[in-house]
Amino acid sequence: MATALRHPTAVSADADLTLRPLDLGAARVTGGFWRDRQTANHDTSIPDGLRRLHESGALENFRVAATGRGPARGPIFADSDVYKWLEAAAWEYARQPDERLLAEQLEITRTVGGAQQPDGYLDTVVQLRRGKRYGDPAHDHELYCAGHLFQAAVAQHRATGRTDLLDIAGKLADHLVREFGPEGRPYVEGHPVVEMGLVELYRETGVRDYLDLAARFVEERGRGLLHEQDPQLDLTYFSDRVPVRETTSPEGHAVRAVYFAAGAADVAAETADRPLVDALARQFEAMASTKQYVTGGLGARWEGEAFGDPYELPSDRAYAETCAAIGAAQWAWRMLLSTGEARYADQIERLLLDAVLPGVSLRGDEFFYVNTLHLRADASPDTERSAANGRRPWFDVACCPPNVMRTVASVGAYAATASADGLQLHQYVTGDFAGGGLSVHVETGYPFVGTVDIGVLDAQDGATLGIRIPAWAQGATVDGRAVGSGEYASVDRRLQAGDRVQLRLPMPVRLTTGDDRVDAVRGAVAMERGPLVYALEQIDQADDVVLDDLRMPAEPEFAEVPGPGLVEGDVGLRFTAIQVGRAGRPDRRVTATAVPYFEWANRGVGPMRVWVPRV
Ligand code: FUB
Ligand code: ZN
Repeated sequence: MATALRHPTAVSADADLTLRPLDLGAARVTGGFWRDRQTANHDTSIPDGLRRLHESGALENFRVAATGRGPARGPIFADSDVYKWLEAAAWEYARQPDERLLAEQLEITRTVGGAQQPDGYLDTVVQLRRGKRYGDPAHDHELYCAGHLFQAAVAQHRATGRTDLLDIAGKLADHLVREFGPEGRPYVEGHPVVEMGLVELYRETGVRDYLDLAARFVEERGRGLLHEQDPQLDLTYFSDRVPVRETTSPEGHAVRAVYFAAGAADVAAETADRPLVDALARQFEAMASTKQYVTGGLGARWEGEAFGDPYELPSDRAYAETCAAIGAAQWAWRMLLSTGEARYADQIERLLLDAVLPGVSLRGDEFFYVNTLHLRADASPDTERSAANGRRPWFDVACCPPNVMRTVASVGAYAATASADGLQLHQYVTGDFAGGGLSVHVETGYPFVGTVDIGVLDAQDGATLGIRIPAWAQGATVDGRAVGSGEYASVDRRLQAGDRVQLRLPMPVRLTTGDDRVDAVRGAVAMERGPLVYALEQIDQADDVVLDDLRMPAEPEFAEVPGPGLVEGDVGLRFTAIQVGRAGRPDRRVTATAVPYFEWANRGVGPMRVWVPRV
């Protein structure tokens, strides 16, 4: 059995990777912006989440299933909420050991174990509600729940050294190998994630069968197997239309598609399958260039929670599910490890700050499932998920909240990697990072301030420091030396303990022009500063300013002003806009103030827009 304290996505010793994750204790957020988010996660989101697991019946389902009789509550995949919470609690425990949180995890783990059947099968809702196992592969989510269980079990083992949940996971994984491995039958489930879970379980236990099963699931998908169950099923929705190596662009249900791609990237790394990495790189590029919102959000359609066609990116009806952004960050991370290309770290930055973070209130108590880019005055709160309702404490389908919790708790893991050459910094986070023969402390006011101070704590001879220079960062310098953007700047002087390196990223306001193939934003611009996308919120404007009547002048002048103060050091943007006259009134100049998009809807919910039409 592998030792504890490995990274949220560890890799096996012979994985084919350019970069390697740091150990769990070797990437620590110690202050600044993300530390505050983690504090809210610890103090509010995670304890609230536990209460919701009780209230929603998700935990009770395990107790009822242990008796074998009784009703199940919640959606078919209710177990996954428990597993995601357990994963969040484990990463949180690793970050900041807390005996109460450990006791809660272990108690829930016992409850989970009580429902497991003697042959390892475990899915409480199917056990209680369905007459048959694996009877409806498209919809029953048994492997989806299993995948989240595996991720939680690995997290618990890495974070606490305990094998309680890992033993349960191993029994279920062995059962899956018997059912669907070489001696079993081909199987495609409607909702991927088991692929990532199985690979991580392989990394933790060394059991090769788990990796082989993940590889089977990756290859079996896209061959229309689900049509054997029901010829009417829409294979696109399930990412089952085209085999992974032939897919040109992710399609269908966005969360399913990106989870699947992330799992395929794991398999590719562990089996040294470079053609598969290349296929996934092409798919990622197609997604990023034609199906991704400026915020990083993914999934344009409410119908089927799905990717739209290329350039189908409505702002007002954007779905952009929080889980899809989380899954895309997981995929980007795996592509970064495989390729070492800075564009994947750029993606992680945008996804985390502009697509995942808006999914949770700054207090940590409410969540957006759907992340719109435009809310009109008098918008109808037509469904629970509509932005017009503001963030909600929980949802009937509660996939996003615990997904945010596990991501925030483990966010430091995305910040740095190691290689034979040294240490690479990908995300600017105040904290301590060690690997590749270097140990550094990073201090920064990022994402509002573009100065990043790096102090070398320890250095082995010849170890180099690689620093990502985001593609947006024109004019960046490292120790006063100009460096190119969209790549890694290498500090190759002989580093020693006590050395200091300073990165400066200029952060002027950038106006991003809407792609003219996207009808919804043709002729409009989005404001960006550093890594942050900005939005206009009604609450920051004078009463007579109408957001939907604002136009961006040809040459706006932006002043940086204090932000709403919801986050320490936040920066707002003030400029003179043109308000279009209506009903015979003339156009006029008005003062407009924009705030970071992730801060929106934290002071009540009202009209908001990211894209502003040009005059
Ligand atoms: O199907 C499980 C989860 O529920 C999906 O990932 C979300 O999109 C929501 O549909
Ligand atoms: Zn979700």
